[in-house]
Amino acid sequence: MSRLIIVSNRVAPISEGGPAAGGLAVGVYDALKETGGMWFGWSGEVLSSTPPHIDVVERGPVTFATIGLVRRDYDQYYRGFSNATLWPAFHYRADLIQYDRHDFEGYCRVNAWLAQQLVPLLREDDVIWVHDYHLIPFAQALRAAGVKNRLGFFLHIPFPAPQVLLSVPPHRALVEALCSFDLLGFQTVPDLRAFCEYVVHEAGGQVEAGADKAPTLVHAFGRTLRAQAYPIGVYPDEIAQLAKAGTRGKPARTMKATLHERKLIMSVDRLDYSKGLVERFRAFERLLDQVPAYRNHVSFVQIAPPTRADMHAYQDIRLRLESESGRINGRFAELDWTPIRYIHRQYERQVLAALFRQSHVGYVTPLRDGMNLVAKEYVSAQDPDDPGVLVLSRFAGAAQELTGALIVNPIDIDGMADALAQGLAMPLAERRARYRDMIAQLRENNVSVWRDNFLRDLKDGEGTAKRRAPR
Ligand code: ADQ
Repeated sequence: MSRLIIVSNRVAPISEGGPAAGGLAVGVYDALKETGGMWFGWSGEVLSSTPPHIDVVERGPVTFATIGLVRRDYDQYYRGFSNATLWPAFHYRADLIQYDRHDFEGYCRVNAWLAQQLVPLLREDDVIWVHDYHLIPFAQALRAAGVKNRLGFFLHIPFPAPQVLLSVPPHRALVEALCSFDLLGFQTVPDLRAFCEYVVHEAGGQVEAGADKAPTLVHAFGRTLRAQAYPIGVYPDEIAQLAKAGTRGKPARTMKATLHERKLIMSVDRLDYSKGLVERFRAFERLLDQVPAYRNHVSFVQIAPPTRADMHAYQDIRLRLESESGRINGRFAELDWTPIRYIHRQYERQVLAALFRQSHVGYVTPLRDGMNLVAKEYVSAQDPDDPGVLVLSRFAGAAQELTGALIVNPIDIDGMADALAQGLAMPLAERRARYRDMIAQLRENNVSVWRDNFLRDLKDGEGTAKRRAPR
């Protein structure tokens, strides 16, 4: 069996028992344990001057190889092109895109440098799986260094419609770089379709739909590669176990005691402008406006730990949310009731799962999201006998699969308030039917299925990515 090499911007922190975080980290770590292999990426450290060196840690069959970044590289590759250009563009926020040619050069330079660090650690038959928007040029850099291994790429965030991608000045270079991989994975069919549209209409390439769920063949920039949608999943049964156990823990008991029989609406996100938090707060306010009976009878808990706090756009959204939650609470709060509990903390997975299980509505309304694992975790954590209702944005990748949710448009504040009211009042039989539909989907397409399908197609494609004569 060939070794698996995972390359991602950040390597999940690993404790003795495996990764601390959920979803991707757990799914990928399991695969690494099975085949043996390596996880390579940035350590998260920003160094002032000394040239970084690779830190290699062995844990049984899995090697973790991490490396720091010097300040300039961090600024250009991570804060700059990845998070000030690609992140807003790929989340359809053309208004927030910042572009600096030097940052793009830094982005390419860091990709090339990381690739050079990896090359000496590679073996001939390793299969290499690269993750996410920070590393789009990685295959091109490895190819330039003579690497012939199978190379796959999975994009965790949306792939934007061509008209939006065109706002990123080096859009063509990016898509050409993507075409150096052998297999491209997207979260959803609309993302795959957007990529194919770019290839055909902007790059003069061709696409051939694969027969019977096989990946699409893409001919572009003198190469043939394959592309497919692989929606990432969770382990629903494990989350259900965690949730059940967690309800006996102190945080869940405290929450229950402080609710005093009120209904609970729960949201958990990284604090990011793509997550639609301002619209979400306003829709909750609209609910309290329109249905006075809910005042003092429902609490909304928003957990949102800040991320990328050294970037303006993130400082901005944080200020707006503080102001909105303060305004709404000031307007409706009573001596014994705070309508919105807005919390900036990380919680253990078990605590989150238990809070999901205790809540009546899971309120997941991003403006754009590649998938959104919180939506899947929310459904997984429910009590099958008395499940809560998921209110889900149509712009989360998860909405393609979780059709048992109340699907909303996060721009439509009235529509979201209506969905909250519908969710809070939904009869048990309907809640159970919707839950059964969604949990079956989550079991069928769990995170192992996601990973195995991707790796099967990456390995199966041996030979498809032969070089074609340049156009
Ligand atoms: P994210 O944008 O980070 O991921 P999401 O898919 O929701 O979004 O994953 C967040 C994860 O962090 C979830 O597992 C969640 O439970 C956890 N988390 C969030 N807040 C937390 C808190 N306060 N404490 C502890 N844990 C917390 C990117 C893409 C998504 C895509 C994923 C995976 O933006 O669209 O679904 O990758 O591909």
